[in-house]
Amino acid sequence: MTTPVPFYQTAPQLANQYNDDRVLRSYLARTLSAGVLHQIEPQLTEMGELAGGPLYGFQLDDRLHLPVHTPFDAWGNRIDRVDVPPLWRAAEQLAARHGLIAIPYERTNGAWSRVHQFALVYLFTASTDVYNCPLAMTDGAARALSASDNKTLMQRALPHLTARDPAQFWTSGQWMTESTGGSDVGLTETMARQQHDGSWRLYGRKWFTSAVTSQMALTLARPEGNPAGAKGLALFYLETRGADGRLDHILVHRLKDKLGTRKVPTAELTLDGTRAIPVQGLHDGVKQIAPMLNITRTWNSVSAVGYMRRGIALARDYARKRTAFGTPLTEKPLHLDTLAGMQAEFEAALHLTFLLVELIGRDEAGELSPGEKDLLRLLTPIVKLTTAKQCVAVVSEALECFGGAGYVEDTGLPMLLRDSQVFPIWEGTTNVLSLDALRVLGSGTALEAFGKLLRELAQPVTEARLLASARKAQDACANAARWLNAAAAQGNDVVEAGARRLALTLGRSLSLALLARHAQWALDIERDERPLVAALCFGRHGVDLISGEDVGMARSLALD
Ligand code: MFK
Repeated sequence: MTTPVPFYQTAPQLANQYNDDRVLRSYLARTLSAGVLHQIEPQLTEMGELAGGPLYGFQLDDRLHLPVHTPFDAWGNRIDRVDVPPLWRAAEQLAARHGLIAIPYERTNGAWSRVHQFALVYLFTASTDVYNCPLAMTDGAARALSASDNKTLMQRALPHLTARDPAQFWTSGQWMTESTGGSDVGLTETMARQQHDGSWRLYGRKWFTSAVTSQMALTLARPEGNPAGAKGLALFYLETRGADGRLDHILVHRLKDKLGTRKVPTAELTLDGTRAIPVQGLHDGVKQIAPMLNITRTWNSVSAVGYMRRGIALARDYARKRTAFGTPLTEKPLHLDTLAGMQAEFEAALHLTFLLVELIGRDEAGELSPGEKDLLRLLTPIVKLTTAKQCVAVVSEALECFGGAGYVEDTGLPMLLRDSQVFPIWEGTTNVLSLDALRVLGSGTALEAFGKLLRELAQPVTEARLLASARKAQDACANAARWLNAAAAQGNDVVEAGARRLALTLGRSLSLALLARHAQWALDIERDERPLVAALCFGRHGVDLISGEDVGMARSLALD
């Protein structure tokens, strides 16, 4: 009698993540000139090959390696050494060599340099276990320093932050969060004390610092004698190590034990006389760190789209390899319907995010009108909060596409969901960003510019079903504007309670308008109907989330 051969399921695999990405390729083909696309495509192909091949394999092999904090050496000296895992060491080298920070500061492709950078980041991010975190902070710091008038700090730090030579490359931390709050930053307790020689030293405890291995950080502190609140804070630049290579009066208490982003050495630390330099004056630190926040929020959006794409790529490959009830999953109508729904959300998120990226690039090239600047300010929180929520839902669905295997650690799949869950939390939660969007809507012309954009996006659309999609987007926006007016008349509580529904309605209506515009182009130029299907599918998921919830009823339901 022969022993039956047991069944072994073939694992999912990734192809070249650029070549295999119809949506990114089609977006780039529509937006970039042939010259720019021709110039950057070899870099995208190379990054796509790395991300789907060697880096993906490395990531699976490196899965169990975590950063290690060694507080003392063998002789009891305080050293606070933090070692990061091999994948992170490789990611740092790759990031510098591929110019992931340098590209938008070199501006080789003018206003399109941000699209170039973020297309590479999008491919890189899901294979490098949240190395996007220090990179986002680094880009944000470079941006905040560039926006300041501190020429000395710019000359000191920018060449390192934007270096392509890994030996010269620095990353930056953003040390903002204290135990008083990650959102209400005005409560910062860290104090800045001026020395007799005019220099400054910082004293206080930072509760979430990513990543403590960076060479420099931007941080908030209150100069002694300054008033409470955000205005009394100043933005400081510090280098983590002195000339002797030792941490500069910084004590690392422990690394955070987090749900995800486990390779990021997020530390709790005390600044006990750390030397620091005010970036620009001794007030308005929150306002000065805002350019950094806006860049890190954009990295968050791009990374969320990258994680959605990774979940879908793996689930799609698996569907081709997995058989159940007699046929492959690719022949199951319900499974296909599920994958299509995930794909529609991803396509929407990609077009929404890259619109934001285009605006940043044009802003840096000095091309934005005042109305477009208001629009950029509004879209930054809206795109971040919309894509972060989509990412958690899509990646969770991707795990479910694998059944039990999606719940088993050594497939590498659970890590995707844990890491995705950070996107709605860090760099401003969904609610804090909804309130930020509300603040922008209350001043300036952002909503007007938003409505105008939706109308402009509809102009090239001629296909009947896409015209209906474009109208649906405009109707949702008009309903949101009507609700905002009516709610304002009822008081602040009513407006605040509806802020998330308002922000998501704007995010989803703009996504639908972008999908419709792109789908028309794809029909006309690429003879491809899939973007049209994505637009219709996304529209069916719901765009207008406005509802007249009662504040009093919500209070009683929430608290009992
Ligand atoms: C890898 C490890 C992961 C670990 C897990 C994650 C754990 C969490 C880690 C974190 O904590 S990440 C950091 C998360 N925190 C944030 O992102 C901050 C969230 N809070 C906000 O965004 C608040 O809206 C903000 C602190 C910015 C404002 O609070 P305030 O104190 O009410 O200040 P205000 O008056 O709104 O803003 C001050 C000035 O800055 C204003 O300008 P004016 O003085 O001229 O009026 C604002 O207009 C301006 N401003 C604020 N946000 C801006 C901005 N300007 C441009 N862009 C913005 N985004």
